[in-house]
Amino acid sequence: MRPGSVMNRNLQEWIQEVQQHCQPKEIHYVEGTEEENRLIVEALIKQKTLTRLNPALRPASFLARSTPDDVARVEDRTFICSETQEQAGPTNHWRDPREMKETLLGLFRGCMRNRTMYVVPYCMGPIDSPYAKVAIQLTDSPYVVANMRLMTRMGKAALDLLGDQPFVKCLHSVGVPLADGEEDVSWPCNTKNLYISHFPETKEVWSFGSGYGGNALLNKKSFALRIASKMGLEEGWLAEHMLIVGITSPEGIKRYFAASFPSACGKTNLAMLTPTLPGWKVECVGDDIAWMHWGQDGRLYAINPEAGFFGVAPGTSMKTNPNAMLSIQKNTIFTNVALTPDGDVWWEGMTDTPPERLISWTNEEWTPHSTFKAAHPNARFTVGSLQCPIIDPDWQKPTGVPISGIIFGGRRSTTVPLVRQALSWGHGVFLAASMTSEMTAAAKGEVGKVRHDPFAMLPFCGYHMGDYFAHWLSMEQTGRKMPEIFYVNWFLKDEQGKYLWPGFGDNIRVLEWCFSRIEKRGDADLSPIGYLPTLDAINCQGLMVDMKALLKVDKALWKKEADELFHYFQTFRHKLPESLKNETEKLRNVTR
Ligand code: TSX
Ligand code: MN
Repeated sequence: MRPGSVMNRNLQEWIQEVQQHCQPKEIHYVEGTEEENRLIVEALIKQKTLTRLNPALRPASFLARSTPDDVARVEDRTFICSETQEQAGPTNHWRDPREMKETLLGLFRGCMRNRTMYVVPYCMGPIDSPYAKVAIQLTDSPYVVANMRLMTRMGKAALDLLGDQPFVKCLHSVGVPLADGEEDVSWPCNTKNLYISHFPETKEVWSFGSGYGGNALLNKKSFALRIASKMGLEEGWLAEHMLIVGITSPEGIKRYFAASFPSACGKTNLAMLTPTLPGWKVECVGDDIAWMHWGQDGRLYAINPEAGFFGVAPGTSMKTNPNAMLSIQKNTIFTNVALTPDGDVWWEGMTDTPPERLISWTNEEWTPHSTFKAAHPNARFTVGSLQCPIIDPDWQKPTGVPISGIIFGGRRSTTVPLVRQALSWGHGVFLAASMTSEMTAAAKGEVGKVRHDPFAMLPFCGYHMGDYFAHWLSMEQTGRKMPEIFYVNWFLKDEQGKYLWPGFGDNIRVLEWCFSRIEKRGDADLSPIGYLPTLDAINCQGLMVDMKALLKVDKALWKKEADELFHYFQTFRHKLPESLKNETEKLRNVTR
């Protein structure tokens, strides 16, 4: 594609503006061809950003190592720059959009000197979907381009689809201009001046200083969640932090579920589940984001806006997620994992016994005696969806897949039972708004501390969380077939600290109960916190589990829970919908 063939007038003007301001040495209009990717990857290898893995073991796959200060999303440098602070709400960092742009214009001035600026047109959602949306990312990071090729429909097809329509503008720079003749480093970044700024009114993202994942791949958390959630609010649909799976029963009945969990609950593992119950089949539509619209038939339909997986590597193994392991056998970019002597990858939890020798993600010699980790806990794999052996045949269906159930959950060692069903849509929204999870070692903060993460959207909602709750409540309308809502907890422990539920593939037993409830079969008892399975409703054949402990509702613990929730909800002040206040009061009363 030559510059002359860029048709969209706004795009042409914007590129020119950014070019004049950021002063890149050249502009590369990304087309998305194989040959183009080959050249970009070759340049990344020359720059030592990427290392080619052993083609006999990991064909067409690469390892990237970031600097130790650029390894994760940075929430306290993530801003929602709406007109008023009220619109961003109490859970987002807000900045005045004009002030933020002034600050950023200062940082972006000349920031691409002696670098190439890539123009990356990309489409979120299947190209032929009525719900697909096109964005353009301007970036000076070829690593970002190589990842976006796997995560989105990138290049000419997206630009053709765009035509003369308006688009989401994503501007990104690693923030390291080069002097004439200056040698570049393998991972340029400028983490002293980090900004991931969202302008929900004008549908823009300006990201400066980081080259890593959610900070730099603006397709994902920035556009598909923060900006799209605002679009959903305006247009009557939902942009959610949810996996999408198709589940087929032994009778051949197929139903789709969307599910939302805070980090470290194994979302990708659930999205690619290998069921232990005979005759059941799970197929994956997506592992992270769902865009959901109401169909003509009154049902809720979900598309996966992404085209790949950006998964956490540590903990992923043939035992925990064989389908993920099979997905990443080739054509994969690994970031911050360890390198084996024969040119393959390794991370903590991949095998029971670690290799004798490794090169750690920090490029140091590592042995099993080392006191530091071989892979960074937030190390990632990037791979296209098509490589997943259980990718759903309808994962690219333009109108999406019909959602029968929505599952929420969190990691709790006490109080929250294995599974329950909401009493109504409003009660389900209450359950989702009250989502909590215990922090694990992987996250920063106190280990074991319970944190609220409503809808797993706390870091990803582009507007006031109170308005978000109200938007969810407003989804219930006459003529609509509302999905059933469930809340699960795979992580209950006994007094000895042992997990009460085997989890992983055995979670199909819980999904089977959800499935049966949707069909108005499965047995349930009414409890103060929703419908609970009766003691024999969940198929536990071949398991030794304490179902009584897994389904216990301890009134004293729930009283504490309800009181704490009441205080948490006060964060949202007058924006907390009345019905959530009422549900909280009801819970406090029945557990008194
Ligand atoms: O992903 C997990 N899931 C969902 C799987 C579909 N994990 C890993 C969480 C970290 C990302 C789990 N960990 C799950 C789970 O259901 N359950 C547990 C807790 C657990 C850990 C180890 C065992 C059992 C439960 N091991 C044995 O019982 C041998
Ligand atoms: Mn996620």
